[in-house]
Amino acid sequence: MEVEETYIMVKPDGIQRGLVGEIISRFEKKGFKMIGLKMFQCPKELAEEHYKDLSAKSFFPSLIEYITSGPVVCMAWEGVGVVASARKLIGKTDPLQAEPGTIRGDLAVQTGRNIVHGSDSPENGKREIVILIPEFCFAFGFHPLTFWLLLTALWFKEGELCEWDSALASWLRE
Ligand code: YYY
Ligand code: MG
Repeated sequence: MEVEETYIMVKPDGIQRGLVGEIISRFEKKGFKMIGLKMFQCPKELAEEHYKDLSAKSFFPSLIEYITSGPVVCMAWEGVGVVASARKLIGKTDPLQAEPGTIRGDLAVQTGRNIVHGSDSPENGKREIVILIPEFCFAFGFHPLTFWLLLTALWFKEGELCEWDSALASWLRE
C-alpha cells in the first residue's frame, strides 16, 4: 500500500462539545502522522464546494448551515492506507449505525451532528488538502478564492502543511 493523505475535519458540534482532543488522539494513537492542523471559520462557498456531490440532496442546505455554523478544526493526516483506515476509525455516517469503538459510534447520535469528516478516497484526500500557491492567483488576475475553487483545492494553503520525520516511524512499521 502507498503513503496517502486524508483530510479529517472536526465539525462545529465536535468543537462545541469539547471533543477536538479526543478525536485527534484517536488518529495519533493509531499511529498516523499529522501534517496539518488549524481552526477555521468555513465560508459558505467552500462548504458548498466541499460537499458539491451532495448538492441535489434534500439535506444539503441544512448540511451547509451546520458546517458554517461555527469554526471547524481542519487536519491533514499521512500514512500507509490512512484514507480507508480513518474511515473505519470514524465509523458509519449515521452514528446510531456506527460500531462502538469508532468515533461516531462512541461519541455521536445523529447523522446531522456526526462531529467529524474524513475523505472517502485517496483522490478526494488530495482534492481536499492540496496546496494552493496564492501568487498564481494574482498573476492570472483572479481573486484567490475563485482560483482556489477553480483548482478544487480546498482546505489548506501553501506553507500550512509540515513535512517532518516521526521518531516513532521505525516502531510502527518494520
Ligand atoms: O462521508 P460521510 O460524512 O460519512 O457521509 P456523506 O454521505 O459523504 O455525507 C456527508 C455529510 O452529510 C454527513 O457526514 C452528514 C450529512 N448527511 C446528512 O445530514 N443526512 C444524510 N442522510 C446523509 C448525510
Ligand atoms: Mg463523505
